[in-house]
Amino acid sequence: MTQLKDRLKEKIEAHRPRIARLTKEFGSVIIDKVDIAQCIGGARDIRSLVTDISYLDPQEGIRFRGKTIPETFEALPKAAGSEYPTVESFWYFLLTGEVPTPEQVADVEAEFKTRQQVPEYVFQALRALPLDSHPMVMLSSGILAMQRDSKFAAFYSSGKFNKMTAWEHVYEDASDIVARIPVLAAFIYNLKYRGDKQISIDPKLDLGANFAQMIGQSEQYKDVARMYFILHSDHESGNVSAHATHLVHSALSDPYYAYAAGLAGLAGPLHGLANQEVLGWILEFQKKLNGAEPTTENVTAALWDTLNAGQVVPGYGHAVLRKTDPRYMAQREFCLKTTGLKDDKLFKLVSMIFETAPGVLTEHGKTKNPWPNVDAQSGVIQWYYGLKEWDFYTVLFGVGRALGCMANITWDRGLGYPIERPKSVTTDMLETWAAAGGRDIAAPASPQPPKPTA
Ligand code: HAX
Repeated sequence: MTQLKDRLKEKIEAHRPRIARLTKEFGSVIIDKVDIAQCIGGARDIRSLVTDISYLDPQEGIRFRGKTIPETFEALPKAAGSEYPTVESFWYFLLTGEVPTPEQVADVEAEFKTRQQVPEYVFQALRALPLDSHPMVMLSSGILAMQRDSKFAAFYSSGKFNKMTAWEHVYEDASDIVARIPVLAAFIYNLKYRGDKQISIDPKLDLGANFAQMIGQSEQYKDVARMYFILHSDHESGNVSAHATHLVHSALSDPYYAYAAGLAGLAGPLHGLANQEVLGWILEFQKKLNGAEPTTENVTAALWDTLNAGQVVPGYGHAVLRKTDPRYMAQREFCLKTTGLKDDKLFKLVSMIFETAPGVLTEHGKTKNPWPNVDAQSGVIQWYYGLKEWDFYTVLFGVGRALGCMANITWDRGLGYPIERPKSVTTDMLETWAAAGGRDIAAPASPQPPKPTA
């Protein structure tokens, strides 16, 4: 076992009695109520998932293992010559909740090197897809194609399946996916946009730096990759990609199936695709300006045009957050301290939208949160560094999101969480309970059997 896996074993075994006690002794303690609006409205705010990997406070934003973004960046060991931590140190931290020593980080780096080769048949499968397939289709397909390597699936079908040790096999798959996904993403980038001119893995580099060199990027982009993957890693468990991964894995589908599903969810425009949509919106706006300078007035008019056309302003709003996303701020700060980027025209325009959109959205009066989310800022940085293929931006998100999703399902298995299966009701039932002023929760059965529909 590696140092990380050893430590994780101790942590999981120490945690199990807490879950067992909560279920056995306090299982009937009520923590939430559910109303009809939540039932119809996407289960918003219903507390029905457990994770210790991260927590999202509506006002404060995300904490990874109890630490805010600045605290996380501050605490973790840095990449050589950089002020940003390596993804490897963050992976150790997400899994264990402990800040690793440089020696523990080196151990994870060495472990990833042994795992990062993507099988050649995966590349061949992706080459067989039409080149104009969306890169998220390629990423999700690539992950799914690797399923034949699943150690968890092999363990399950070996006939020796054991609930107590199942997590160890999830850990193996999760680590393989985290180590391989940047290599897969770089392959997709080179396949789609660089005429299949592939660049080999550099075994001397950490995960973020290696991704940068594999897509032919500059030295400075190595920090962009590290920062970007860490910032996009996790946002507690209820978001579509994390939830889809958790849900699918709860059926004991292995991590490859689970994350392919998570990526399919991330590809939605209300979720991870929003970073691509933001760039699309900005470029469209610039085209309409026809060379004129952006002003508060024409930005305001463009925002209203979008809203009046019944569309959402991409990069703004959030299902949980009620303030500016700290992931947006972390990227904004990166721009402000980076010579060249802080004076970049596109960055200035994004800043102008930041000053304008919350007021417009508030006046529009629909969204509960008029502030920017992570996606409002991320494309600008990529664009600045020459990564102008904006349909690729969600793939970058997907590389980062693998960290959180894989850490979560490793713990899901460690703690033996069951198959997820919420209960549905019919519209007739809701109408009956609405008329009665609520459901009689003491009554065991449904108020009436569902009526057959015509
Ligand atoms: N522009 C216009 N209208 C918006 C809006 C926006 N940015 N955000 C929310 N609204 C509207 C909703 O469409 C909804 O309208 P209807 O009542 O007509 O259906 C109303 O405001 C209430 O929505 P809400 O409760 O504030 O927001 P939800 O929890 O339903 O949805 C979303 C949260 C993030 C999906 C939403 O804010 C949105 O569509 N934003 C734009 C797309 C985006 O940036 N997505 C990325 C979010 C972050 C993320 O997951 N990244 O991966």
